[in-house]
Amino acid sequence: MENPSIYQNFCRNKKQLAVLLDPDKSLETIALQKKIDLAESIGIDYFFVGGSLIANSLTILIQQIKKRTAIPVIIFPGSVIQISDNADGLLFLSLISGRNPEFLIGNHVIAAPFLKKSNLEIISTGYILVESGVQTSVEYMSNTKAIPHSKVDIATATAIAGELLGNKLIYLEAGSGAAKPVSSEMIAEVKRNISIPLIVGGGIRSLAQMNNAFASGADVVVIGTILEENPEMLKNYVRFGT
Ligand code: 1GP
Repeated sequence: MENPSIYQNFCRNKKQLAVLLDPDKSLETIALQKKIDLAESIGIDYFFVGGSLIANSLTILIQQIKKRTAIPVIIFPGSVIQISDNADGLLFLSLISGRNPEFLIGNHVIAAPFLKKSNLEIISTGYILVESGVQTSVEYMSNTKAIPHSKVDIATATAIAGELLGNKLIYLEAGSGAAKPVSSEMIAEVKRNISIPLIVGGGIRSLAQMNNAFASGADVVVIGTILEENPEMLKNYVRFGT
């Protein structure tokens, strides 16, 4: 039987964890090996790769991950330059919380011919940026405004619109290194109003915050900074609901 697609795995009724690796922080081989060993030992489900700047090659990072593990690698592109055929899939992000046409459709047009020819599994994703206490790189670089932290109704309406427009996933993002993660209330209300999988990331720095995001309705939680700052903490990760 064929392996389920990444998207089918997102749709499984199982809480999943993704680790974000930024090529600008993760190319050093020993450090990368350590992160992969840890990820394997706690049983993470996906590596997301991407970042806001491009000092190092995304393709090289993906090749290095692929040499070391069978965990699927999904591109989480910060820009059109962050595309590579070597990954398993790509989140085709439309920044629907913003009003910058380049991040809603412009970059997608530029990338489409390459993506069409590639073997990547392309997953249309409504990407919703939520204000988090500090101006994050994604907010600054995308030249968009994040939805205010307390505006649950606006985030929910945005997620509903994303689903109605045909997005296959909604990604609620506080931004890497956010001072506070997306609130439980916002996660729960968005989840209650959509029928597609919900990814939540940004500013999640403890197991309690991770479990809180899962309990509120996240299907996939994404962590990044914690792996740089406090990898030991992750050793106590147990899949939510088991
Ligand atoms: C994933 O960008 C985040 O959505 C990662 O955020 O680095 O704050 O964990 P952190």
